[in-house]
Amino acid sequence: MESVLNKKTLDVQVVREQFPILKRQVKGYPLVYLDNAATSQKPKVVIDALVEYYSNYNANIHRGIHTLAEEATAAYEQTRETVRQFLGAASTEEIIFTRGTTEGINLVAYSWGRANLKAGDEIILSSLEHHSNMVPWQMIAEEKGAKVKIVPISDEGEFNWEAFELMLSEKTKFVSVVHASNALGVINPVKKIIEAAHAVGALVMLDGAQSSVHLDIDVQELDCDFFAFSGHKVYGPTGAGALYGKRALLEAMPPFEGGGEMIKQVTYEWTTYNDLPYKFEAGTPNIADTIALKPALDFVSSIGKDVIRAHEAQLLEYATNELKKLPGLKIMGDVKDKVSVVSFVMEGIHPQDIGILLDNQGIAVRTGHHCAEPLMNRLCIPGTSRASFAMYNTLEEVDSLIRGLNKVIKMLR
Ligand code: C6P
Repeated sequence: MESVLNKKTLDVQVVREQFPILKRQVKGYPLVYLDNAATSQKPKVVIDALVEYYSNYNANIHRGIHTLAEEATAAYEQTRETVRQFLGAASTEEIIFTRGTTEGINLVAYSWGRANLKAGDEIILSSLEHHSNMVPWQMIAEEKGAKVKIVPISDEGEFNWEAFELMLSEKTKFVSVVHASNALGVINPVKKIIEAAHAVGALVMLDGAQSSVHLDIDVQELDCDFFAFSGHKVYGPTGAGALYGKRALLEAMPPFEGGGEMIKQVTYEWTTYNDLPYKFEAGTPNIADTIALKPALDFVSSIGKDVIRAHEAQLLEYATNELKKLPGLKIMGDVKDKVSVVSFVMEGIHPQDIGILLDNQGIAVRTGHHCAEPLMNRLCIPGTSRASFAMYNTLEEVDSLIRGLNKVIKMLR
């Protein structure tokens, strides 16, 4: 691992050595894993951290005074500090552990929304949203009589700035947008969105599920009010993620769930709530996976997101150029400002057939609506095939994808 550190370019073979799963075969072929936007593979340091926790210091946290409990609590809280640094937050009190992006968004929609929304208020989302950043807002809007408005996009998935500006008014109470689209890879102009929303007094939440692994995140610089991400897309375990919220907002918000840990005092009649961040962490949390999120984030930071990004940009450019050479293939979201996701449709061939035939050659891509059904409807397509690249992917794997797709064309056209 040493040799990939402090370098301007990534030694991808050294990186690959860190991911045991990349050695496996699928249907007699070496695995070509291009479904990283769904979940990334895990390096040895993450797997080892899980085994170490369960082998040596498994205990509940924040409750016991015995050695194991103290060790587990310390490790859990170290992850909070690492997440704080990863997001550029001012304080660990602003970092709430969650199951992932979905739970982070639901927490804000319910806790903030129930306390602050009223009939006639407006919530603005973009057309690119994942269901996780759409359904919770629809649900809370219905409950409170508020209205959800959707910013249109161009046919390539670009945010329609003029339409957004026209939508903003004193009725706008909340804007929640995806930072980078999972379905197309397109990056939203979030800094400008935040400034414009704040100018009318609205709060802004960023869905960072796809951006957190590729882009440098500094929540203070962005000045977003909330930011949610999932650890499993940043080389960490499933079921462990975090929500950032500005302290004053979190302080004013009611708890999301009631139970152990989120209380200060409980009587038969009333309860007082714990301080941040514990007010939002009811019950025994996902201790092991949260502990193992730290080595994942350290792994990314030690290599450097800039170095990883440069490698992924090369893969994206190469894949985009090669895919465009295939007859009848159209890339959806073919814009300059993208994360390493390439989504495409092929004339006369259903995305699901592409997925199955690629899998028969050991190549994993995602096909379908990518939990962004309204976006697919807007683009007038049933779904796409999506290849998404991570730090361990290679140009040779892109060649395998192209070879695989040529076979698909031969078989189905
Ligand atoms: N997208 C994909 O294949 P969770 O499931 O909570 O970890 O993340 C939800 C989520 C929210 N927003 C965006 C932009 C996302 O990409 C995702 C997860 C995966 O694209 C699984 S559907």
